[in-house]
Amino acid sequence: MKSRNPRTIKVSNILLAAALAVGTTVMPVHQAAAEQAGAGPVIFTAHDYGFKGPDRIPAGMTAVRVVNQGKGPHHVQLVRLAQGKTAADFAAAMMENPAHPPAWATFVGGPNAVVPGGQAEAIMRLDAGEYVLLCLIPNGQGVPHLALGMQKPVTVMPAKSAAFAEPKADLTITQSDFSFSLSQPVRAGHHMVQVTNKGAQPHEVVVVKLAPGATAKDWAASFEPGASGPPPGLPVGGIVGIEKGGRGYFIEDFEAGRYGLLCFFEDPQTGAPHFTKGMMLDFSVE
Ligand SMILES: [Cu+2]
Repeated sequence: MKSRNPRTIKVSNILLAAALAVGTTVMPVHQAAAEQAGAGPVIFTAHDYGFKGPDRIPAGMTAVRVVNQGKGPHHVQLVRLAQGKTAADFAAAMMENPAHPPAWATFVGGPNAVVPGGQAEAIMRLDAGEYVLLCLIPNGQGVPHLALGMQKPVTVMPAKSAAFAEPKADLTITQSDFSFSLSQPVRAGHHMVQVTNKGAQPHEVVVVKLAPGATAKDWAASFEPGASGPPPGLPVGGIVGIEKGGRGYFIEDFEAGRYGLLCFFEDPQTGAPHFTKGMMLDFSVE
């Protein structure tokens, strides 16, 4: 269902290149998510190459934070496994066919990429069951971090008092095949952003803070073979893959300036990353 062919992997190297070329930035710690999502955020620390964090978390509307202590960009993709499937089954399936995650695995979001020293937070409904956390970002040789050890099994436990109230969003990003739309102009400041997938394919939101004068297209193009110079922007979170019909939330502190949204998931028919099919949006924050 969501293959990641070499082309996507190559294009996704932009994240790694961005981190190496531009250095580190530190995102502010978001406490507000904890208040809005019920319990405090569940924190997973990403390093080269693995995740540290709890093995069991309670069901409910859950804020998940990634703290990047690695040397390259990392994110946390949450994948829910169908009943009876284990993380070992998932690892075996990925080993057998690395380009095609099994059909019994469902992408349910997670905080998207940040550079070393950065943090990002996303909020999703997590029902009880077995999950795997993954980093899909490739290293400089095109090997996805999940194949280097960035796979962590997590059990979401049934919770008697599980709270499933949705956070109150002040901004909505609607995903379709293949575009993003924003519910309203974005003002600088702290936002709870709802992401709704109305497309037929899984989609993500990579948020990029663009350098002055740069576009999302410029940023993506800076990773093409033969391009020179640092990528004109930094990944600052968003939400990783959500299945069709799904939704999730992420927290972002927008600053005045230019931003881009991109989706690197690929069309299963053609293998083309969605951003090359129009899933790329530039906007200004006032
Ligand atoms: Cu997409």
